[in-house]
Amino acid sequence: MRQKRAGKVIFYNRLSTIQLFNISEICGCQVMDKFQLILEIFAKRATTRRSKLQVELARLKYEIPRARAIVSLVKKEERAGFMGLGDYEDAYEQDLKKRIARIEDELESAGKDDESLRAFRHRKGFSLVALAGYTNAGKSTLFNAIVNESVEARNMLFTTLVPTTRALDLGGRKALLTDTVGFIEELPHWLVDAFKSTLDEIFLSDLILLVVDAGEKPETILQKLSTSHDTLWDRIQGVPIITVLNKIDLLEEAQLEALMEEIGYMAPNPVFVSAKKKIGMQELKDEIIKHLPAWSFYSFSLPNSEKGMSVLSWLYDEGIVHRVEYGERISVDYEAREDIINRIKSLELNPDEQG
Ligand SMILES: Nc1nc2c(ncn2[C@@H]2O[C@H](COP(=O)(O)OP(=O)(O)OP(=O)(O)O)[C@@H](O)[C@H]2O)c(=O)[nH]1
Ligand SMILES: [Mg+2]
Repeated sequence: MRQKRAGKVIFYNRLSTIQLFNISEICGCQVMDKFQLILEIFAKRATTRRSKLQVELARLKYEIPRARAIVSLVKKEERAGFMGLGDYEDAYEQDLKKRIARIEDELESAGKDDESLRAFRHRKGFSLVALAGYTNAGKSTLFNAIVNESVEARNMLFTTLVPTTRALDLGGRKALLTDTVGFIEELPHWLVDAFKSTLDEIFLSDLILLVVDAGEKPETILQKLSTSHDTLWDRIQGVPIITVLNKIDLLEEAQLEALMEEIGYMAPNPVFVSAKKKIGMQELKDEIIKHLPAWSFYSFSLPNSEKGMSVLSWLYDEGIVHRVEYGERISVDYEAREDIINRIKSLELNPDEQG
């Protein structure tokens, strides 16, 4: 390792604290196991406040036994008698525990922020599309192949807010596409909450693109589809899923047909693409447009009262207010998803004036 001047060594298998310590002594560089690497990736990809907190929580909990072991290793090396180390040990562990308690408190209020992020984007007229799927399926490659780079610069706000979200040009319809962390086999239980929180973007979305590596064995694909559906269906309600069969450049036409016979029943709204070769990009965009919740215009008025004002503030959250005029009544030109328009109509604010 020293000869290769490695800056970091990553082990596939789990390492005990003592192993980590000893190996890093030998290598003279940072050593981590697969799970610490996963945590590092989650930390980079956490976008909502809640997911950031969940990842930090997992990290701190992982740190406690390690901190204890490392301190006692150092203690052994330096021999007892080193003043204050016992105190340091306690203080560090106490500090970790305090931070854990604080994060657990914060998590209780974090849900609301996610909701406001969703509202913020809808208000700008964007529909939200999320990429989901197992690791290595090709989500990031697809993301880069279909997002509109020139739009990115104009949407700096989103770029800085969420680095993995970009505007998607759908010929008139405004959408934001979000790349997410890949599903991983056999995730240890202490990482599950952190992992699920990185999927928050998926659960805030209007449409899910479930990316599948079509080059894998049909049994593997079926098993991954089934796990993905289990993970997603827990928390999505009525959000459509498009199954994107990626890497079709690896298959002959006949192979693809045979594959679909085996997995078709598990693959809703299938689209065949090669993200790498940019095959099927337009077909995918067409399918996305087809499944996006429709937006429409509606002009109406609200009573100029406390109730009317609270409806108005809800309207701002859910869509675009093109014009608002305050008179005896509040008159509004509005654009939003059809389900929102239907809810306004069902409010029966003053049926005579609506049109
Ligand atoms: N042959 C072929 N390879 C592809 C295609 N799309 C992606 N790949 C390759 O598949 C590998 C994984 O691609 P990524 O885009 O990083 O996959 P991912 O789903 O984002 O993976 P995670 O971020 O780990 O969840 C890379 O080596 C890509 O070059 C494709 O259409 N055809
Ligand atoms: Mg990726």
